[in-house]
Amino acid sequence: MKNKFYLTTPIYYAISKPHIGHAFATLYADIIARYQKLQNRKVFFTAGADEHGSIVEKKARQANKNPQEFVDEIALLYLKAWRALEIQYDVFIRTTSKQHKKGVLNFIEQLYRTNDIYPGLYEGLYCINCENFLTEKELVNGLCPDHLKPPQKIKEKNYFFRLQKYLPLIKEKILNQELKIIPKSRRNEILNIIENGIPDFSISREKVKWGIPFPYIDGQTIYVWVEALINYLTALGFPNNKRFKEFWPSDLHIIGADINKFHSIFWPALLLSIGTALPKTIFVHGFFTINGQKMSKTLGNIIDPMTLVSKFGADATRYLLVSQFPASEHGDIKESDFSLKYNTDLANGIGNLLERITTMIIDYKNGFLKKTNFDKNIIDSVQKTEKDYFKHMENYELFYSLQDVFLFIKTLDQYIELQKPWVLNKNQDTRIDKVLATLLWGAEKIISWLEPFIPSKTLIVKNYLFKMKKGKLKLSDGKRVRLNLFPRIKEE
Ligand code: ME8
Repeated sequence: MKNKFYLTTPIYYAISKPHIGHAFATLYADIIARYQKLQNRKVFFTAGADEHGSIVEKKARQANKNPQEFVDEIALLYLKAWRALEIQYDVFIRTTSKQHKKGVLNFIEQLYRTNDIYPGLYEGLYCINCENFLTEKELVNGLCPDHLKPPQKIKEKNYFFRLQKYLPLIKEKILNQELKIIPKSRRNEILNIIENGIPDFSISREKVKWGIPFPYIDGQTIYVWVEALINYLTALGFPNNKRFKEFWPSDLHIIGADINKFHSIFWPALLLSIGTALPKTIFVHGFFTINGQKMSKTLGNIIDPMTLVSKFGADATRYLLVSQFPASEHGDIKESDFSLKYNTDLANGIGNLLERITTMIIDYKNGFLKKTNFDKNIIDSVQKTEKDYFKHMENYELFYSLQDVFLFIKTLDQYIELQKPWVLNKNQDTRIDKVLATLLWGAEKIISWLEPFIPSKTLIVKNYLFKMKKGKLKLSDGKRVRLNLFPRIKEE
């Protein structure tokens, strides 16, 4: 039987079209999902939209739309962007859907019966942009540290969840790796929060109307973060669908650093309370700035992934976004570097190498290669690359996997320079068979490693190689069908 692999992305607030921050996390998950499928695992991969709560309510009002109409439009923009980036999710879960509401109500009813919730008065600070209750301590110069906006003062009756009761158990599970938080720095951040103590948290709101009404308690709406987290269950048809039984617990939640506390503390506590298994791994990616600045509407530096796709194509955009810096760190994106990186890595790197190899095989051998063994040096190099590549992929270190592949691309480039197949051909040296076969084998390895990253381009290469091996790429006029995978573009 195949091993299952359930992975999720954050569900983004349906308040504006996606930017490259959202695209990054979802793309990251897509690459992992495709990789896992290639490892013959049974994968379920979810994306979605967070459509309730005060920020959505506010944005809809500003747009002069009723909230449902508003989120319907935004959700479409997400679907469009994910299609353009060739994201192959299995379910796009919307929190205004019937399926979600039904599962959430079931969850909250179970929670209600646990004695883990109690009424209280919430008096304090709230950042509407992250839908988060803040303490004075968390503010930076009086502002929410993530949004750099002043929080609201609120005072309302809420229902609280006995979070504190579960902190020792969560800590234990993090320490014994039952609940893995990657990278270490993010795990330590959570352990510190637990160490310093954290108050019980509100799971209902009194003054927010756009949401799911709290069962059994009049005048309360389920706190948007609580129902948003439950999407990871409702996407599988929680509680009764057989898909839920098959795929839960999640193997991997991919999230950004801003929402670590919700996923690594609140979410496990809620699950423990109703006696449901915890996620196995939470991968926390860093945030990027644009040319050193926070991405924001006010600064006008938001990058739309659709713009990148129309300029570079889907595959190159996928590559450019994940090859900037290791996901576990914060990084800076320089949009003007994209063209240079495109030309260096894709046009001159992989594209050029594959064209060189196939050109020689077609021109010298019409596409037909003799069966021979491969060059020992390249065999060694493939084995080393494979070892590193798989280790990095299994640890979700996509940046480093790409580095492994590009190191091997360099090795093959050098091998060509050293062996000079054009000289072997001129001299009718029989060593050419082994050299070309080795190169083709290396090229096929590269394609297999890059498939999760640039799936359409690797498919084009596979088809090209298939035809090449049948001798179908030399035209009757002696010309060759070109493999121009990543045409060079003008640099800015
Ligand atoms: O927090 N760099 O939604 P959200 C990298 N609805 N990633 C970025 C980024 C940046 N500059 N900006 C955003 C929410 N992201 C909740 C989630 S999940 C149950 C509910 C990415 O629309 C990053 O993955 O604010 C971050 O965690 C997510 O967008 C936040 O999206």
